[in-house]
Order: sequence, then structure tokens, then C-alpha cells
Amino acid sequence: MDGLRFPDGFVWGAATSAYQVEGATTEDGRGESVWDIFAAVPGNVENGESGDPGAGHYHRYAEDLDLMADLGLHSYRFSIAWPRIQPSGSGAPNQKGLDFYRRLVAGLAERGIRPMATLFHWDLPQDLQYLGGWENRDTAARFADYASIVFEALEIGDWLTINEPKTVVESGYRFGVHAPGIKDDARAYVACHHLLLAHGLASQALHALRPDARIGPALNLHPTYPADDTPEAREAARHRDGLENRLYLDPIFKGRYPEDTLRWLAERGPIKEHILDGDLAIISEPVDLLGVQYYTPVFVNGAGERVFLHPKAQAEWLEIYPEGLHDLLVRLRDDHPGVPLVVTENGMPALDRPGPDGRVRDDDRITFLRDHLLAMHRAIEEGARVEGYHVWSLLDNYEWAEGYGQRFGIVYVDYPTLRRIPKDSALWYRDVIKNGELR
Ligand code: GBH
Repeated sequence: MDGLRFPDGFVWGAATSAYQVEGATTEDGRGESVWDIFAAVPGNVENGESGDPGAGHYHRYAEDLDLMADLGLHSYRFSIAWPRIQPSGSGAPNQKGLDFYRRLVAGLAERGIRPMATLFHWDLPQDLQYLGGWENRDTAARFADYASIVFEALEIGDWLTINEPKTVVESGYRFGVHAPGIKDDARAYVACHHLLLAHGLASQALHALRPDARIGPALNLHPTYPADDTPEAREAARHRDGLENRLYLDPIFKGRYPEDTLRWLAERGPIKEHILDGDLAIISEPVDLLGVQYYTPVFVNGAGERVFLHPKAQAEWLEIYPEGLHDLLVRLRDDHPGVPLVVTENGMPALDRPGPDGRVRDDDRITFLRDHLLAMHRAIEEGARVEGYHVWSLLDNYEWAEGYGQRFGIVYVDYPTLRRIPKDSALWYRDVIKNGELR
């Protein structure tokens, strides 16, 4: 193939999150997060692993900045650890915590790399969990206070509020496989409403404090398809689309919950009682950019079960279907026109390791990324307003309940030494960025 060009100014990036890469969980006054507590319970995480060492990024950030510059990244998406800024979730900021992100942002500026910061990537201060966590409406107000602290302290133009509210709701509160480890549908959807409220309050705060900056949610969206051509499967896919996508998109973009989904939720718990007058006006604060995280589609059969029709990556849940990214971006173009889209995560795990020559050959990842970039390119040609793309992840890191076994990085991390080795995919990505095209 020759020369599939991306638009001028297209932003190429890579993403990480604080708990997954920083390590240093007890340093410089950081408070405990729900993940420190969750990971310490035997059985919750593969091999009992925790966010220490992560990728050792807290101490190696300068080396990582050089790595980003070597790869030619235009943008680096990272998250700020709330427990570093407010160790118990409220009150005066911890300057040492802020200083770490000040140094990081300054280092990005020196290298001409744009920062994109996520306010919340799942590491809630544990003291707020003791007060009810996201089930407590007050957590949304605490979040807006924390957000205002970092908005004032850090020179960052692009912000993301909540990383994947759906994952917090489902993995954290329905299935209990993530912190805080709750398995209760009724409680999950109360938490969902408060996560959305927190998104809205933080967006309002940024708009008041920094009118030139931009903010939006980072949603993991799942194009949902009927697995066969029956009315039952089509109906099941529509229901599932409500839970996967519309439950988050509609309140944020349209200021209302989807009727069918809300009815289903109301049969399971008291969500309606928690939706107060004015909440949806807050939640639908205008969105300046939408972070789109795409990994996998969801095909459902007539019984409403997810079925897998395509090959999987090295994760049970990740059915590889690049076409889904195209379909998703085109759908967003139609359903929510005008909003700039930024792909904030896309990638796959593998059991990478260096060969005898020290090189890490991850051809499957190159194929995966290339196929997704092709699908995205087609969506852009069809009018989807995609500004940029971030591969998940810059570095191998702590894959939550899977521990360190699933490597998503384009850069290999040797955990015993924390040495970094750019994988073949990183070298390939560097060329894509340099050329602005797929060859
Ligand atoms: C994203 O989640 C996250 O933002 C990021 O932190 C993470 O590292 C990355 O993707 C890769 O996973 O145990 O079968 O119930 C993606 C959505 C939701 C996928 C939770 C895995 C658990 C599946 N993830 N899900 S299961």
C-alpha cells in the first residue's frame, strides 16, 4: 500500500495512567487510594500484584520524557493521582504531589509535546471510599474541588474528566473485579449518576476558571451488533447499546438518560431517586472534546449474551475487530455532530519479551495498530472529526486485576530493573508519526 496520509496537524500520542505507571505509592505524602486497598486483598489481583512498582515512572519520568521525544510524540495523555494532590480527598493541596505534575508538564513543554491530563483514572482517595465513595453524592463535589486545584496549578490545555465511567460502574460496582470490589447493580447505578455529576461539575469549574482550555469525558465505547439476523438479536443489541454507550453519551450530550435504559435500571434499584432537579443540566455542560476509547465490539445473540465471532488478543474480553472503530467514529459523527473526537486509548496486550538479541518483536501489535489506523482513516475520510490518536500504552504497566502479565506497551518494561526497551511497534509508530502516513 502506498501513502495513506492523515490530515495535516493530526495529533499522534500515547497514553498512560497514574496508578498503572507511577509506582512510589507511599512517597511524597501520597494518600491511599482504593486500588492500594483492593490490591492488598488476596485473590483480587493476579499474583497479589499492586501499583508498585508500576513502571517506576514517578522516578523515571525524565527518561520517559526523552523516550516520548525520541518517538516523536505530539501528545502525551497521563492521569493525575487525586491522592497525591489531596491525600484524604479534600482540603489543602499537597505541594509535593503537585510538584511532580508541574515537573512533568514542564518537561513536556520543553520537548514540544502537548499534555492531555485525565483527572480521574480510578484511584479514588480511600478516605472518600470510607465515606461511601461514588455512592455518596458529596464525592462529586469533592471531585470538583480537587479539579479546581489542578486547573489552577497546571498549565494544561486539554483535560479529560472521568476515565471510563462504565468500567467503574461495571467492573468496580457490578462485577466487583476492580476497586472498590462491590457486586450490586442497585448501588452501581447510583455510583454511575454521581460519576456523571462529577464529570459535569468539573467541566463547569474549568469553564469558569480557564475559558480557553478544553474538557470532556473519556468514554470506552463499544459498537454493539446483533450476532445474527433475528429480531431477538436486534432487540438485545439495542438494549446492550443502551448499557454500553447511550447511558453515558445521552446524559452528557443531550441532557437526558435514554428512556429504555433508565427503565431497566429503575427496575434494579433507586437510581431515579438520586437524579435531582438540575443534575442533567450540570451533566450536559458543553463538551469541548470527546475522548474515545476503543478496544472491542460487542456482538449479542437473541438471549442477550455476548458472543465472540473474531480472534481475541491475550485478554478474554478483547475480540479484535478494527471495523468497530470505523463504525463507532461514524456513529459519533452522526449522533453528536460537531464535537472534536480524540482517540484517547486503543491497543492490545501480548506476552512480549526480548529475544536473545534484546529486540522485542511484537508483530501482532503492529498489525493490530495498523488495522485500527486504517479503519480510523476511513472514518475521517467519511467526515468523522478525529483530531488525534493515542495508543494504549506508552509503557508496559499494571493491568489492574490482571497485574503485570498483560503487556499493553509499545515500550517494554523489564520489571526487575525497570529498564525500557522500545518494541518493534514503537519503532513502527515513530515512522508513522514522522511520515504522517501509513506506508
Ligand atoms: C482501559 O480499560 C483502561 O482505561 C486502561 O486503564 C486499561 O489499562 C486498558 O483499557 C486496557 O485494559 O475481567 O472480563 O470483566 C478497558 C476496559 C474494562 C477492559 C474492564 C477489561 C475487565 C474485563 N476494561 N475489563 S473482565
